[in-house]
Amino acid sequence: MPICDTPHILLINPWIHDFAAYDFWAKPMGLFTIASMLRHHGIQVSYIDCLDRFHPHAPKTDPGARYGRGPYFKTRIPKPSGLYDVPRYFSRYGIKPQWFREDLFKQGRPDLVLVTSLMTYWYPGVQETIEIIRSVFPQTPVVLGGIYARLCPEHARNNSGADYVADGPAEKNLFSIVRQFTGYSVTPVYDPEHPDGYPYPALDLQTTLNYVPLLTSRGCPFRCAYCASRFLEPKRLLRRPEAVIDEIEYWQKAYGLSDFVLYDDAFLVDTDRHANPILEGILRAGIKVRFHTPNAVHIRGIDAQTARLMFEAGFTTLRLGLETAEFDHREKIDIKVSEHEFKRAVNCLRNAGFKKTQVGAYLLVGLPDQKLDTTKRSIDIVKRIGITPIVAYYTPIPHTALWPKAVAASRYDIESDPVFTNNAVIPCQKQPFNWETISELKELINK
Ligand code: B12
Repeated sequence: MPICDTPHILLINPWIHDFAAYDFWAKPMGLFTIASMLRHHGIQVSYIDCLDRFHPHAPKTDPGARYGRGPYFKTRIPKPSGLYDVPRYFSRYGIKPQWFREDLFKQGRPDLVLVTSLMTYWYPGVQETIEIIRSVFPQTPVVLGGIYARLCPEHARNNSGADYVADGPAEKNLFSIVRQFTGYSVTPVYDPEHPDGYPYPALDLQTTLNYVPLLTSRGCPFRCAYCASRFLEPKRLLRRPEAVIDEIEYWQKAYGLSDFVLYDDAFLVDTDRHANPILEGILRAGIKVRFHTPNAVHIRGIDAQTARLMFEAGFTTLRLGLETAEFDHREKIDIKVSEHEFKRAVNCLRNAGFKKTQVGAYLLVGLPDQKLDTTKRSIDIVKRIGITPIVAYYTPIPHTALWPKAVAASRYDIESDPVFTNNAVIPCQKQPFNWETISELKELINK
């Protein structure tokens, strides 16, 4: 292996292959974190985003529309084998392959390529991405990391086409990977246990910067049966409120950005120590921005004070992790909220000034053995209490407590191929996918 003086590392956000995908404020936060860690150690980085909605060849769209959300460019492709019977189109979401090739050629040959991954069932998009990288740079090693690589490392080793699959967080092993594949050696200056010591994610690598994904904490103290947060982030780490406020001011002042999207697993856990001081600091500093929480916040954390602080600090799109309104039967999936706490939270939010359209409650649909009637009842309860129900189709995830039940309930062999865990096919429902179920729920929500 040649030893590089200062290596050039190319980072890549791969395509999504799916029945449906939409940019609901989705940014590869892990890759931007890695990019900035590398840069701060003198390593030259470049970046290609296969999902870039603002690629120079893509049809023009307004980056500020819908506070930064929007549709991906897409190309129809054949369905994966085993899913032919699903009556939906299947697409590659993101830029065209020839644009990707052109962008790769423009980079010049890198010393190492780092590819991230997100949803486990999106791995066919990762495979195609790596195939093209290999065809353009056959000599360059390719390392895969991210959520799919961590949740399904064996599958990724056997199927992704990468030379190496990193199944842990980059904070711990990034520089040993760089050394292994480029010979370039540095002593990391960061302590993985202290996230305030990291440089800000390298969001500036994007062609268009339209909102800021923000992490104020890592991990979650709950162990909900459907969620892999505990596996991915076993330790809860909180950033200092002042450090979070500084970061918000930095992006606002340096890039004029006003939409901030919280990626925390549990922003509203331990509010006295974490969220409240952050929100108070934002108000004290007179920062005027908007916050969005597509990943859902913890309902128990919302009392009159926190609701008021969130409203005054500019929370604009608020999603609550309700999952079910069948409070008497929820202990099988989680213990995070009671009926009383839910009602109290909604009252506090309305008293603080939030409108019905701003506050959505996620409801899980398609859990193993879940009857459609229970979802309908939950939708009804959420509507009657005066906020918006939002259906979230259940994704079975390895390393979660519900996984064995999901394997038993699914009509697919989800253990052998993650493509079958796609929530768009409602994989743990016994009967085959049909549009009637989806339309019935949509109608009920809109009625
Ligand atoms: C923020 C978030 C979102 C955001 C956007 C995320 C995005 N980037 O697109 C939003 C709210 C849009 C979202 C949506 C969904 N999400 Co989500 N999300 C998360 C969350 C909470 C954090 C992800 C994150 O950014 N972490 C912080 C960054 C820094 O970590 P990271 O990217 O993983 O990178 C680290 C490592 O993986 C590694 N790494 C990453 N890349 C690379 C590359 C290399 C080479 C190396 C060496 C290392 C490396 O190093 C990084 C630093 O440690 C995770 C849970 C979690 N704690 O991970 C769930 C999670 C990823 N989501 C999940 C799910 C199910 C969903 C939804 C399907 C929910 C639903 N039912 O609607 C949707 C679908 C998304 C879609 N269709 O677009 C599941 C994944 C399930 C799966 N099968 O893969 C998770 C794990 C939560 C869970 N339920 O357990 N999500």
